[in-house]
Amino acid sequence: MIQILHDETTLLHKTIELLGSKLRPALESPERVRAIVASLKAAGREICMQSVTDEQVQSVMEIAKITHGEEYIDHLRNTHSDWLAAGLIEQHKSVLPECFRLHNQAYSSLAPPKDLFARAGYYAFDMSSGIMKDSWQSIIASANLAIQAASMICENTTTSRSARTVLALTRPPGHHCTGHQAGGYCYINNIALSVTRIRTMNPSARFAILDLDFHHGNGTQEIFWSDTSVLYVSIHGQDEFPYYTGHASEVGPHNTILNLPLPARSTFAAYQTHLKTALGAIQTFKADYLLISLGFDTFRLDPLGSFQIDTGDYTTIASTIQQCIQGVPALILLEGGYVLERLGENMLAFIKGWEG
Ligand code: Q9C
Ligand code: ZN
Repeated sequence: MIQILHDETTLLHKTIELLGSKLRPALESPERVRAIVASLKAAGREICMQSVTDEQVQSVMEIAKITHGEEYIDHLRNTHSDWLAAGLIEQHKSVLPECFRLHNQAYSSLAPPKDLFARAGYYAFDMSSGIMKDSWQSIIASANLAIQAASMICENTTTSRSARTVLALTRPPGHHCTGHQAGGYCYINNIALSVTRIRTMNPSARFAILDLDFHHGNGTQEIFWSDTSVLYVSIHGQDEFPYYTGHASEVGPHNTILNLPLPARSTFAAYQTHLKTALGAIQTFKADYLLISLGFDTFRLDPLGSFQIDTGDYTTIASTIQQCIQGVPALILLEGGYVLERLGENMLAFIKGWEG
């Protein structure tokens, strides 16, 4: 049985994005997780509710500091109130960058700028990661779910021989966030925090990360780029957002990165071929833990995706993974997926395939 974690504080974050040259409410909305939770409940699933204590906030920040810059984390926490205090924004509005940092590192000072507009663009790489008054609370709640899920799969392995799976309804998602920049609706790389948490209990553990979101997980790839105990494998839309990463030639210095891009409009048959390649690499790596970045923006109707994957295919995907990794403890974190009406049934289809 999959154990499912949710925290209602993740629903507070609600912002805007620049999409198709229009500023609009972000597609990454609280309604996404509300829809998944409603379907899970209707299907009679138990959901393990979490809420972050003051001590946990400190512990999330300590864990986040291993893979994220301390000043970047401070920026996430303070930027909305700093803008408010400076009279640059109204209470209910979102901070969005207007100018991004250049990559002229040979001659630029790398110190974070003081100017509030400059800082917004220093710590972000796109305009889909606005920061509103409650964003910090949701970011911490989401990161905490990733950490709690990690603690649970470790406990499960020490207390029972049959490995279990924990699914965390993380929101905001994490896989685009690097150690120093938000982007693609992501502010903290949740899966990186899961890895750090497991390592505190099992320092020599080996990890396989399977990224099934439609978009390449540039942040996760960057964080684990030269880490020999983490294999990062991603199946994603070719030449799609975040555009400048995810090419098959990006393998990392130790061959622990495997990018499997698929052209727009690819069918499920083509997807399955890549999935088998991905799972073959994961088997060879002999990981102690499997971590999945699960995005339902691979669904055929997704506004940000272009694959021809249907609801029933998620059952096949999950059972294919399950057959290959049997026995390895697994942690599943939610990333993208934007068809509100179909998210719940897609998640249920995945769970059905996983549980067999
Ligand atoms: N023209 C996740 O699925 N905007 N992030 C794309 C395309 C941002 C996706 C614009 C998409 C972010 C977690
Ligand atoms: Zn995505």
